[in-house]
Amino acid sequence: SAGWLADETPRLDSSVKGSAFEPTSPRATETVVGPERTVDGFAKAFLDELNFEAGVALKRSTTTDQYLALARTIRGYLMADWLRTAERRRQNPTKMVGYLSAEYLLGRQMGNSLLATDLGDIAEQAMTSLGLDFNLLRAQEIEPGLGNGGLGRLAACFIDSLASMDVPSIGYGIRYEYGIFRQTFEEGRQVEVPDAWLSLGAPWEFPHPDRAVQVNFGGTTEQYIDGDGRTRRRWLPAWNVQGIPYHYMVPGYQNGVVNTLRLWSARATQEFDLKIFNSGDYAEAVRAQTFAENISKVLYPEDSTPQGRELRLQQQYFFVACSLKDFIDRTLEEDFDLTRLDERIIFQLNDTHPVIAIPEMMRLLMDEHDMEWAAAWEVTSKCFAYTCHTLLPEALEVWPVELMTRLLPRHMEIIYRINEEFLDTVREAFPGDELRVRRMSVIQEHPERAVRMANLATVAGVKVNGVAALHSELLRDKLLPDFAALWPNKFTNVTNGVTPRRFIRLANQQLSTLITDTIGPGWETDLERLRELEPYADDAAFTESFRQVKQANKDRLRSILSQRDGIELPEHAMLDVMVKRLHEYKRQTLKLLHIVSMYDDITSGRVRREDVVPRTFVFGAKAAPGYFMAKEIIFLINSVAKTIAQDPRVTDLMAVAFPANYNVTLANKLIPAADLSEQISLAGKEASGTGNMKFALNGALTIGTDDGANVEIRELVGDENFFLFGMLEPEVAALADRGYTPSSFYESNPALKRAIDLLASGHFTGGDRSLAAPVVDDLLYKDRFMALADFQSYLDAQARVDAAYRDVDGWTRSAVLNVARSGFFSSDRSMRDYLDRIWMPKS
Ligand code: B1N
Repeated sequence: SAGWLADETPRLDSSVKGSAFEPTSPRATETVVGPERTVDGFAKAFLDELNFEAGVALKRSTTTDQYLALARTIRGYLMADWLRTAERRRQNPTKMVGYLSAEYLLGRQMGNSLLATDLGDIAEQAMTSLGLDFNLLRAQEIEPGLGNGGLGRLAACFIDSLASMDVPSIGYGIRYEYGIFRQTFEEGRQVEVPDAWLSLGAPWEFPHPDRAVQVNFGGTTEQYIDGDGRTRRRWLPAWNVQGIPYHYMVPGYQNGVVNTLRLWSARATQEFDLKIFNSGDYAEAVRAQTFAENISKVLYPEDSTPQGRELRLQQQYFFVACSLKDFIDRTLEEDFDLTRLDERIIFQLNDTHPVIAIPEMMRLLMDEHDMEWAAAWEVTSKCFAYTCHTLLPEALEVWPVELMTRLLPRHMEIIYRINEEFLDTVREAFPGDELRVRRMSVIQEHPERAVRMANLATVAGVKVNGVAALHSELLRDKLLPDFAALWPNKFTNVTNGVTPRRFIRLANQQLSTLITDTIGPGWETDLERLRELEPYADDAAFTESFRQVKQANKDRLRSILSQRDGIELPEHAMLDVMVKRLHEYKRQTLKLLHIVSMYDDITSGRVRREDVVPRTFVFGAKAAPGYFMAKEIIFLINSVAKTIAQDPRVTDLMAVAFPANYNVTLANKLIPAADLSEQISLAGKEASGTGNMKFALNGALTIGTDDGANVEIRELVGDENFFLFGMLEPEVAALADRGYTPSSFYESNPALKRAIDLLASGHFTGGDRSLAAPVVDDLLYKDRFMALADFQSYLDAQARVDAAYRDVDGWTRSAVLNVARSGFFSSDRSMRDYLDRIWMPKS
């Protein structure tokens, strides 16, 4: 041979089908071995990263350099397991779960990776041996905040559980360049700062620009005659973008499994943009391409109330089109018979955000894989299942037909045809009932013609599930009763869960140690075993340790809030925590009314100081940037907090802290310290809640309404270990039917009147009544979520909380029982339920 100076083989163009994507050494068998699991091995791997990958000498390196090298070192240990897991799955292809979610609120990766690999001690010692501060390095990580709240965090918990249970699965989503905004306060008002989480480097991700996928938009459709003389339709798109996959490792808990989360980033394509924008101005044309890159630029910061923005539909179609193509073309073996696709994949739709996947699958099967409508529908209607996460009417996504036609004309045609055939079925089942037909149609006519995404998902999905028992019932009986009448067996429940790895093991190491010392190891993957703690609720030594753990967590929180926010909290007080998105239905205002009422009781001498149980109230909440009332509520909470902090009559008895930018990282510090968990939404409005579960598992008692998963928490922990208050959902519905007038509650309840009058007086807003008016007036004249109706019941429950807290032993006993009886809320159990009821049912 000519040796290495001979000409290189020409590079294949990646646009040629079956070229650059194809592995070129399929027969290679390597045993992938990770770095040595010793302190020296770790330190050496770290220095290799720093010196040879980053090109930096240790003594010249910054904290950021060190953090990045540490992250890359840790991921190096996960690599072998990742490759092995992927190979094992390829060798033995089985049905997979494809989790489709527009949000993944992952939280920091480093701690979780160390826990999964059990490398924490080695890593810490290695850093110490190099003279580095391990905890300082860990603190450098900016969490990937690619989600808004519960829905996005749920997706993150689910993929953690799937990996820990070794379920063949893949998560698909969007790699937003900017995640949920960073919240700051200026004079008590929320100011949003862009979350440039990638700016310091992204050590946890693996970009694969070589595996780009093309996604089309716009244009028209046409009829044509194919080679076999068949009349068919096709899409003539107007523009396109590329989706670049970025892979994230999803490690199971100390089980050698590493699954993949595949997030898509949009990049401009040459061909189309140049065609559209070309006017002889090359530079302008290139610049104009950047518009394509907007698609994955930023996460929409609305939780529960999405605004119907065109770019959001583009995001949804973008990631779904990439994901389906990725699965069919890359994950499935070549020439797999697509009429049997359901034997190999079930796509779980995380709310309606990815529901455009249904017509996209039909389009792929028909237009790109030559299938007839009937065959394509037969298999498509077995490949998707839909999870609904809300009941709020304003949260149900509808896309105007005009927009859908303009952006995705072929999909609009397909949706029409799905709807036609579906409505035939309805008419057959309910002859002459045109009102029902209109209610069930995938297309709404008023106030504008629009596609109802929840209806589409219900028509096509194998199953539809709600996220807590009560929610699933209301979903079936109130939101989609017509569908339940037609297909009663389509509806099911899977109660949400949270991962005990992140939310107990990582967040609460001291409690974890106490649990392991008491019942032995293994509970982290078998959380029902927490039941074994029950007998210890009356064990003096155990309960004493339990109290000490709680106090240590409080001390840690006080020090974190002092450093992070300059907030100084009293040492001994009940820690009463309300953390969740700011939304009227969650009723942060009801909490505020309780605080004002307590303040008023003390300052007016209505209660004796010695009868007051000192409390520290902590809020954490982001408001959607365009949600006026939510932002006014934030301002009012901050105003009350400030006034209380400056009033010497109360500072020894109450404090209100509102640290800015509540996120997963802060949650992990806050939740383990809490005594009292506030879950006070109006009954019937919170689909599930998941923070409620995290608190109970960390030994906080709940004060809550009969809503969402609170219902199940109370059932499990027992009435006597839960502070229930407020109307039940049927009472709420009845009151709404009768006509709700908040002012009548104000007029007839002196405590409520005093609290509202004091808020309205300007006492907390520097004497300016107008600053409190938006919130106060809304409560008095609208109060959509009936805070005033539940006020007295809430106050009474808070009095029961005080009494219970005074009984130290009784409280600890209840707290222990909350931990012991909440094992049900592991997301491992949720995954089991999805497997049994939806993904791989036995019958
Ligand atoms: O999903 C969580 C539940 O625990 C919460 O109760 C529920 O409120 C939450 C549009 C949503 N529902 N809907 C959303 C998020 C973003 C968005 O753009 C809607 N989030 C929930 C997990 O089941």
